[in-house]
Amino acid sequence: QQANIGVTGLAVMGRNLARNLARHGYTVAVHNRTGARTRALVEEFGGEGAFVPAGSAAEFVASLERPRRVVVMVKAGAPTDAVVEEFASLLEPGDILVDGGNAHFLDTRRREAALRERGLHFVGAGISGGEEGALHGPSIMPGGSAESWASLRPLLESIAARVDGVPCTTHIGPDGAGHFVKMVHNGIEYADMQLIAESYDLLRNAGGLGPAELAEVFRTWNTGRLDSYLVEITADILAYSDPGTGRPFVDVVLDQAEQKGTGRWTVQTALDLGAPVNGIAEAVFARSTSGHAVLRKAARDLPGPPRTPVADPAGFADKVEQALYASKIVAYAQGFDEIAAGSAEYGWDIDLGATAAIWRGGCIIRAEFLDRIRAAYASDPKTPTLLTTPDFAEALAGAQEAWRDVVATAVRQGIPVPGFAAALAYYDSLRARRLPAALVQAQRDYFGAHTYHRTDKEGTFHTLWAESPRKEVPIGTPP
Ligand code: NBP
Repeated sequence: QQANIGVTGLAVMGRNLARNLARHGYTVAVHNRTGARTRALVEEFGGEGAFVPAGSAAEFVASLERPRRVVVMVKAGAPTDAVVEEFASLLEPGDILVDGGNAHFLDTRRREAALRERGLHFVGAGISGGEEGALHGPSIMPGGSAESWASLRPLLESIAARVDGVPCTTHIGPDGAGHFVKMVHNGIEYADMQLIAESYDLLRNAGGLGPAELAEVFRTWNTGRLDSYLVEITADILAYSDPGTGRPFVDVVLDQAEQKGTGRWTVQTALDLGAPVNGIAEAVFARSTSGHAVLRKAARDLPGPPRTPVADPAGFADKVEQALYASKIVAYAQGFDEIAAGSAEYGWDIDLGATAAIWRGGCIIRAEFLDRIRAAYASDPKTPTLLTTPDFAEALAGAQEAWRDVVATAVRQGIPVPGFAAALAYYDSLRARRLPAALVQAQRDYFGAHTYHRTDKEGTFHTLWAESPRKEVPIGTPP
């Protein structure tokens, strides 16, 4: 029997994706460098659907119907290059090779261009939702040619998560667009997690609430506008006690957060694109700070203010909810701004509303909130920022007083809130009628003759700072 699709790389992600496809009635060829994984998959889960195990890459390719569809789920980087090259040499023009790993979008662009020259379709597909998502329905962000999307669409739509009957997958755009969007998704995820963690820290250390009470707070928040997978698991974690010691689980975990790199890529890329994602950047730096044992050890005895618990913990919790919601709006607005910038830079024409829609289910940041973003772009697809769309503008207006109060409390009590503070600074920067950038530009002209523009007339100018009296000269005025 010819297989409809093949999956190579059968660690947790590949195995679950193959099972998901088989459970949806597709015949799935399965292959892994180490044959034991292929055999284990068929032995353990063969009853779930039709699998065609292959011992070699050639056998695997020969078992596929044409045009062939091959999904690669191996470690990103060099292993992906090796596997892509191995299969590209076995495939024929018109065949489709999908990289479902967490590749850097520039690698995907490079691979797509190389395979296009050989007549092959290369699809960089971001897949979010971890191993559970891969099995039960992930959010899938494929980039690549329109032809490859037409071929993959029915399969991807059947295995993706669904919200209101709509599958959480769409054609993101050409070449690296899918992996770019997956990267920013992860950057937003870093920011969302950091903001939730800051809320916890504030409520515990300024609000005086214990983990069990905090679990209740997050559980309540999860019934309102903050309803999301991340808030839900936070409540669950805070309610959990370590079985060995009986202590709150959150207290026995070392306070050093690790990272695999997609958050860092999001910020590096944003710097290259000139997209100001300071909230996401602070989330990435917060993880680096937490993990920097040497700095933390050296600085641990620096003085701070005395901590006095707030007088009204319930009222404070309400304010933190508002600060969290406002900061979350900023983090997502920044992520979507970066996607818009990437789309413009690479000519991808990414539909921002459709991107928000496929994050409503399956992925780690899934939440009702994404539907509000989808709706905002539906009513104003060209909005320069989500902050000014009516629903979010109103929410920010309603929250800003509490948001400022919370940041001020944190500063006074010496509780670090880089996420909240960065989001608020971004909000105030965008609102400002005048920014001190005017002074920065004057400094640049002073020491480096970098020139400046004036508020009152057209043209580029430089002041001869060293002369007396100083004189302004127009620079390169068009004839
Ligand atoms: P891993 O990232 O742990 O990769 C293990 C797989 O890569 C195994 O099948 C292994 O084969 C294969 N492999 C390696 Br390593 N080097 C190879 C080579 N040179 N040639 C052929 N195969 C090679 O697996 P994973 O955690 O399932 O993730 C797969 C992809 O999905 C990664 O890119 C990951 O970033 C991405 N992703 C993971 C998650 C998650 O929650 N884990 C979520 C979203 C995306 P072997 O069995 O022979 O060693």
